[in-house]
Amino acid sequence: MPEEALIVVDMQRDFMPGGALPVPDGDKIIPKVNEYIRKFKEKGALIVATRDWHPENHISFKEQGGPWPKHCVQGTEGAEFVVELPEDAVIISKATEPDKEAYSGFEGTNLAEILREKGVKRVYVCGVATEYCVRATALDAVKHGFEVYLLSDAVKGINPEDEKKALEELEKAGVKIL
Ligand code: VGL
Ligand code: ZN
Repeated sequence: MPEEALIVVDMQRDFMPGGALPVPDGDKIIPKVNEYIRKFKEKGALIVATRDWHPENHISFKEQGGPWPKHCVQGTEGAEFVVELPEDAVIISKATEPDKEAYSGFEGTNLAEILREKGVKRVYVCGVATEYCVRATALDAVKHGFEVYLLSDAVKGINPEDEKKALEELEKAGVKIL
């Protein structure tokens, strides 16, 4: 049973430069994230990849009165992963219903059950965006009782100030920043 899981958050085309909702320099962490995926896989950790997986008419889109441009629509190129995942990676799709937003990979998914079932105790989080989906996923992981580590050289935020605040908040919540 793997005691550890790597959670790769939303490393999808639309969050990269040139995408619909780009995280500045989001592509710069791709090699690092790929390296972590390889290393964690090698030591027998469970690899989890969350993805934003919105319906065409999602509540978070500007057209529906939400804050974001249309992004990561189910089945589109923009929703594709930009990192190399092993075949047995656990894919967690979130915010899949029109009227529900979910920044956290635990929200409205069975991620907590899967981790518990597999015997995971410690989770390592990386990906984008630091102050949105990475933050929410790490905070929820703490709430679910996991030991949580943030791989700070493999995350990227949208806004540097908000990213800094998020890291401070995570540290206060008990997340260990590596
Ligand atoms: C995200 C904004 C909207 C994220 C997802 O992955 O951080 N941000 N949807
Ligand atoms: Zn989204």
